Amino acid sequence: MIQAILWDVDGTLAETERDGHLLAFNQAFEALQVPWRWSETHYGALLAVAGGRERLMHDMQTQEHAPADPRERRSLAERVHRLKNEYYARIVGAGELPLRAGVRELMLDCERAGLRMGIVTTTSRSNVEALLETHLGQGWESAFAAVVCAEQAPRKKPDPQAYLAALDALRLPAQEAVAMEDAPAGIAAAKAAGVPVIVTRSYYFPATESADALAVGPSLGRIDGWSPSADSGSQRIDLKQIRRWYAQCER
Ligand code: XBP
Repeated sequence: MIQAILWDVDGTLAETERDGHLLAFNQAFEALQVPWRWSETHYGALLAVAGGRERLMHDMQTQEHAPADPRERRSLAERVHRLKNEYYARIVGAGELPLRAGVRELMLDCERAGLRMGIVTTTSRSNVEALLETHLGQGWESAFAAVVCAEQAPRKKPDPQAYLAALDALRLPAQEAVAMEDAPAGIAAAKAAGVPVIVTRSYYFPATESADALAVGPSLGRIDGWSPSADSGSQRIDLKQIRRWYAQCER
């Protein structure tokens, strides 16, 4: 039996990377007079590095105008990252980053069914707060039985630390949870923790495959394009469908 749904944040709940973090990074570069900007394509390549600060440090290895001194680089990365998160919160707070189709509806299914939910992300807590407060209101945290962010899981995905921390908080065997993920690193993290995964492909990860996922598809908001296919009785991926896929895998 499924006892909990564990939600990844970036790319899964919303297109936060393209429509949030990338814009906010470029705004922070501009405000701090950093002499480079990231394109949508370049940012896509940088997503191979988990963590905003880590991503920035990685990029500086090949940015010709980056400071040569490693301490200066680290301090610049910290300043940009802090400001990026402030800009990100502004973008989200202005209502410019909607939840992906079907996400809110599936959350409501869980609430109605009394199924626990968790947030499992290695993004900063402030980013999660900004996004969920905007969409679920001030009491957003009460909707989740566990909230694990980068501060509790410094070893970023694909390390399973965040998933293991969530399972521990929920006192749940891995097999009784289902992870909702979009990116290879997140899928790998869930699998390494033993948690079955449902993959909703996102803008930056449009072709994610996962042989042993419960299901892989384009969006929770539609029933076409899923493998295994979704039951046509609903307009979206609902909790019944998640339970169906889970039961198919148990057999
Ligand atoms: C997503 C990330 C994060 C965000 C930026 O992790 O890799 O780094 O891109 O957030 P997850 P920060 O898939 O675990 O949600 O700048 O706060 O790192």
